[in-house]
Amino acid sequence: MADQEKFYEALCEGSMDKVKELTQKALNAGETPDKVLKSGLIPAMDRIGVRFRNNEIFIPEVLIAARAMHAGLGVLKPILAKSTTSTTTKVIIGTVKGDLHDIGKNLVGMMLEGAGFEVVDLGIDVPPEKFIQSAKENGAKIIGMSALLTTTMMQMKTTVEKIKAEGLKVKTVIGGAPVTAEFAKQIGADGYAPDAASAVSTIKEVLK
Ligand code: B1M
Repeated sequence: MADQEKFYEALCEGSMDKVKELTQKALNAGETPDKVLKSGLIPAMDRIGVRFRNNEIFIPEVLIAARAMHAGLGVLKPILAKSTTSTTTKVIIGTVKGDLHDIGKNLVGMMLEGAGFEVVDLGIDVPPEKFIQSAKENGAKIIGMSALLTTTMMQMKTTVEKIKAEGLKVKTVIGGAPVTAEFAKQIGADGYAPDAASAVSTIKEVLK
């Protein structure tokens, strides 16, 4: 089991080196990248979120924790990307307009790459038009959207509507902490995934 307490302490300190070291140590001890994420990095980041919500820490602390988490993800990325067979299916991903959260979206991207998809990551604060333009340019069959704010979730609806209005033959899969399967259904998205691992299976399912 990845040592969640140590990950938590390293995230609190914002120590990129310590997080990288802990991640590598867990891998060397035989943990899978998935296990390091699920029993180490993600629950540790969740605890940061709880302290943020309780006003015990503030945005600068969350930002340095997020930067340290990215350093850990950087260690996992090449290993995740190496696994499984390769496909040429392109997936466009991005965090919707007005939303700057990218940790979860980056995880989804890594898991998709690990599953052999070619990922075009549009980054954060992505307007509907940019998703559409990129899907056209890349001949992509699927767009994955992430939102972490209740206020930005509605951008998913706008994007789905604009895709349909254009008559674009592209499927949509959505996710992010405030998003639910019911919301996905309401806005006419083709799929919903609660976490990065299930984003891969949902996308495969939707593409069938
Ligand atoms: Co923000 N923030 N934040 N924040 N932040 C939350 C989301 C919040 C819940 C904190 C809280 O109050 N408890 C809250 C939202 C409340 C709400 O809307 N209901 C909040 C707020 C309010 C804000 C600001 C408005 C704060 C302010 O300025 N007053 C502001 C908004 C900025 C903006 O976006 N316009 C803000 C800013 C920030 C930081 C910049 C400081 C930083 C982001 C840094 C970064 O991403 N580079 C930040 C962070 C880090 C958080 C918390 C603490 C952690 C989010 C995170 O990365 N989690 C968060 C509290 C929390 O969630 N515990 C919070 C880890 C990540 C792995 O999980 O992203 O959920 P998550 O991804 C999961 C799944 O959701 C899923 O897979 C991932 C895991 O497997 N998933 C998908 C995600 N996308 C998917 C897409 C898919 C499928 C699955 O398909 C395509």
